Amino acid sequence: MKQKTKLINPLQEIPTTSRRQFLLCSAALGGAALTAAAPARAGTENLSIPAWSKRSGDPVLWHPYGQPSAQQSHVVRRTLPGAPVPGAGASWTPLQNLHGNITPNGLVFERHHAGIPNIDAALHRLVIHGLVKQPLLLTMDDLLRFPAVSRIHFLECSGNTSREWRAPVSNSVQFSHGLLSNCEWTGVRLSTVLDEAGVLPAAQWLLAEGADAAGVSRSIPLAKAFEDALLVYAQNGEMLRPEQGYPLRLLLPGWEGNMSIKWLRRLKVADKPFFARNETSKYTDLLPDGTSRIFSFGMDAKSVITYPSPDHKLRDKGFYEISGLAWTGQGRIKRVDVSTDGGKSWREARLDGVVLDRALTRFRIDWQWDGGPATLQSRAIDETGYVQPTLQQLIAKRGLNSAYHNNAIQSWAVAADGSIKNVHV
Ligand SMILES: Nc1nc2c(c(=O)[nH]1)N[C@H]1C(S)=C(S)[C@@H](COP(=O)(O)O)O[C@H]1N2
Ligand SMILES: [Mo]
Repeated sequence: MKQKTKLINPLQEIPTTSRRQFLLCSAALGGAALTAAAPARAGTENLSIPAWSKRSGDPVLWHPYGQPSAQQSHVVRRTLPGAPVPGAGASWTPLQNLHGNITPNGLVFERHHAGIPNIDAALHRLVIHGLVKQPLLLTMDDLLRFPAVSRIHFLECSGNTSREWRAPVSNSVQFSHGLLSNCEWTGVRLSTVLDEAGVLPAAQWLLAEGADAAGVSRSIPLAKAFEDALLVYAQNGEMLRPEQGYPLRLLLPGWEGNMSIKWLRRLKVADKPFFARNETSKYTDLLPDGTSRIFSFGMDAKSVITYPSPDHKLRDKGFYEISGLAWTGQGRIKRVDVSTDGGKSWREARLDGVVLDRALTRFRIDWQWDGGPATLQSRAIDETGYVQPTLQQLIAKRGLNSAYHNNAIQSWAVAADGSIKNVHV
């Protein structure tokens, strides 16, 4: 009995060192923090024995494929009404509910131009043709025999945050920034397969085409194909989800999501770009001088505070850890600054864990909320020295006719009642 009591007493489970660190950190914040933020001190006499502790629980294999707790049923992808064509649409990742860096497979945002094709992997083929010595017709079995690599990378739709240019319309980080995921992708280097086909000297570009009814296709510079492009068949350890391109997708690390062609069936090597629909009529950026920028491939540095954000409400003044995500298509994140006064002053956040190349990086910073209005912002700086712009700076450069590639600093206003909303400052 004595031992059981010890095991279930949460206070005794905190190792002395981390408890000391917490006290020290609170002291550094001004001491007063602890009273508001610390849980009430209690002893084992306060622990009752609930119903679920009195009988054996559900058996093993209750769910042969594991499911989240039923109490987490609010943590789901969500969509907005108004998709124009049947099957064309998007769903957003609930960033406000996620911890750490990896996006669980069931919560990875979706963007489909003609629905999710129901592909029989045994019948699926990848053709590589055009300016090659030896055209190839590959089955999935063939692809699985090549040497493989696993890489963690973010994928961001260039339409992410596109609704926020003129007004702060999304009152949730899910809808303002949720066309964003970060997975461990496994597959074959595209260069391995291109070497097998033998690319001819005149080759400069590649057309990648999907097997969905929209036949989404994009032109890709051959340099990128040889640098780090992957032919991916697995995602976070399991085979791709149908939504993410089962059985095969292209992954172009750090480049706009649209180019990572799902349900990949064809690669054509050529000496010039193809000017496909999704790089001419769509995914171009209309500039203030009336010209349209095409081939905006790499995503620029961006960050957003995911906690606290509009889906949360602060309970009481005192200690909070502000946390969020930063990423850049140009390499690694070097630094993230956080402001709690709408950009007047900045403090450097901690980057949690190993900072990976073109992957989401979790940042954290301690904050002492005084109970008054506050405006929270984060600003990412990447290893090239590029600094995430304010919305005004971005609009000064790009005008207001752009939809894609909005990487502006996001502001969340905290009101005295602890509620939080999306604002432009
Ligand atoms: N074949 C095909 N590939 C596609 C798309 C598509 O509709 N069809 N959508 C693109 C877009 S716009 C994005 S942002 C990403 C989304 O990837 P995800 O649905 O796995 O998150 O896939 C890209 N690849
Ligand atoms: Mo996209």
